[in-house]
Amino acid sequence: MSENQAKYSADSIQALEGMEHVRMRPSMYIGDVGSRGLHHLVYEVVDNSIDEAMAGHCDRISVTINEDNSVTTEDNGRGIPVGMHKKEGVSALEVVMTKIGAGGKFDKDSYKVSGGLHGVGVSCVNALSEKLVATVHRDGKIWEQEYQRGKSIEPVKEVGTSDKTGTIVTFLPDKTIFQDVNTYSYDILATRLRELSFLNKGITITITDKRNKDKDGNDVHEEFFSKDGLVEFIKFLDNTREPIMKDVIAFEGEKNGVPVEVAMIYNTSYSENLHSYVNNINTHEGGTHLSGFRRGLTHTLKKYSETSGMLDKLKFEISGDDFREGLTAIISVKVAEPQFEGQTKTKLGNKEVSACVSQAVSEMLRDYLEEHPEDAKTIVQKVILAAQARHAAQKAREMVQRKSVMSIGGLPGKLSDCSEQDPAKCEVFLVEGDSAGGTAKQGRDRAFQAILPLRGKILNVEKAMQHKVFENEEIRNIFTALGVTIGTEEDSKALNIEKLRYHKVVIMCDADIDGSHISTLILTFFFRYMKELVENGHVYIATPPLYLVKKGAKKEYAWNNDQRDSIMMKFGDGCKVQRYKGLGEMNAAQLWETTMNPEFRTLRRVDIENGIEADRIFSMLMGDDVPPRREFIENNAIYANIDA
Ligand code: 0RA
Repeated sequence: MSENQAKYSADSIQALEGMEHVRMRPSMYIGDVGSRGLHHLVYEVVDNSIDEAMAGHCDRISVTINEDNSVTTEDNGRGIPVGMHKKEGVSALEVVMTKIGAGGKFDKDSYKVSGGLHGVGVSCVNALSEKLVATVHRDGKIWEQEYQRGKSIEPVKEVGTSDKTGTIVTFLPDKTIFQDVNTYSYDILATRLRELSFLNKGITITITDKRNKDKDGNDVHEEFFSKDGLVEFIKFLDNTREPIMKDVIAFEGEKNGVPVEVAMIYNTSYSENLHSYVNNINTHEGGTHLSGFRRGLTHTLKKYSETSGMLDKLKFEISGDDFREGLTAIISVKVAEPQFEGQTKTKLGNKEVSACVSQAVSEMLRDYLEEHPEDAKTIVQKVILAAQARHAAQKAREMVQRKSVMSIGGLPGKLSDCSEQDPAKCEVFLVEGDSAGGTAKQGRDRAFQAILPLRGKILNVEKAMQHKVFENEEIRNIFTALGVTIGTEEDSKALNIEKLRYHKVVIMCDADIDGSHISTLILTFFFRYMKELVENGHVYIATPPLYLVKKGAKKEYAWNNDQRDSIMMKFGDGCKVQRYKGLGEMNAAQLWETTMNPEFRTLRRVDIENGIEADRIFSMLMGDDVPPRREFIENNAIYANIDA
């Protein structure tokens, strides 16, 4: 064996090991092997196309979910190079597809900042696919190579001629790796592609689902194209809210070499909706770019309102929070070497970015306020109102925190606590109504299960000012029962989640429309006031059965009509079917064995798959604007019936 050959085989063994490692420890590369990881495969390939677009070589990307659940992505970029790769001795295409971390590394000049949450490259997708076919249109020809579980099964071959350029990748996720979820969700992919089109204006991104037809018999299909980027994104996010100003305030430019884009608007709501991105990745945990935004906003608005004299009669200080009530904003930065921190690695750590964003915001806001004095006045008035409300809320919040007369040992009187002290082992059920609460109290395992009955419909926090929320008795009971307090000097929504007394907080409502409305109200409260609880996976929804099917001594529960029918078939003639209209119709033993006993129950964990979509849905379902709510309910009526 020549020296060169020896070196080549050594390198390829290393490459192989890299790919094997991806298959051995997929979660290290794509986060998990559930739904999230499965969808991540698509994002990873699309990110490469977005990179091509950002480098100015591509303006069309299409994603197709095929009938067999494989996915095809296609772009009109330059096409992955197919020439011989000097070091590896095979086609560059093969290197990109089969070597971990190869990506666009040999293309140092291109401006490359995108590239996936984990930035692992297409080779990762290849390693985790039963089969992948890469087709490249380049230099007047079409090239193709096929792989199985990350290994090429033939050299790159020429398969035709072409007058265009671009890359087409079709992959079938490996079912031995994605064991639980191996079908793609159109909605999840469409939501992300829409988001990408807002974040990268000027690119046409399409999605086609060959598995489903629309009412005309065509494949389900959507096309996303954003001319105005974040400005349109803001309008999309706030389409169910009422703006208090004419235009979206926007900034786009570069600050100290960092591309910064910001867009914001004030609306009549009381919630703050800040969304931040780094290299197209949603930074859920915020970071330096977000704190830069806050600082720039506070600084500029404070200065403006002070010089305008509008604050002269105000008796107390305005806080940072007050400037953000009813604010919807998106901050998007591109950072060459992002440092991601935090629990989910979605918090930007790069210190230098803070000043960039802060400067950008100060500039754009100063200009806007000068050019729109009417809007400026409206904003300052809103800030003053927010400050006054916060003042009132402060008092109410102190009542939440104080161990007051309403409680014994600091806990609400209505709470039936458990005896276990270790929060990790404890559960609390938030139960609709006193009567179901009573049944739950009898049915539970008091060692580790606590019950907090809630009276009727809890307050719709989407429509209420903060102080009303903190004054509400049911909500105060939730805070005290959970042991969590809210609000610090600088952040009125900061939670001390370390004090959480139960690691499972279970919402238990009737399995009907009213029950799901109450669940939604409680979830809205958690989403707006205890988001970390949801993000950290502490919030669950109980799923009580809909039917009890009995014949003689035999009985079985059913959670839907199909189950009911198959039990009836199994039992044969003479079945008695009881339809549970609510939790109240079950006795304690039944509630325990179907809904509360960890051995048999199904708890659905609530997660914020997509904060943007969650925000839109809550503001739509719970806000003031009726038409979109009606539309949503009509569109989702089929699902609603299943629940009913
Ligand atoms: C490496 C180098 C170049 C482009 C690409 C990769 C590339 C990768 C993907 C993945 C999906 N679509 C893609 N498009 C391009 C630079 C090519 C050149 O210099 O001509």
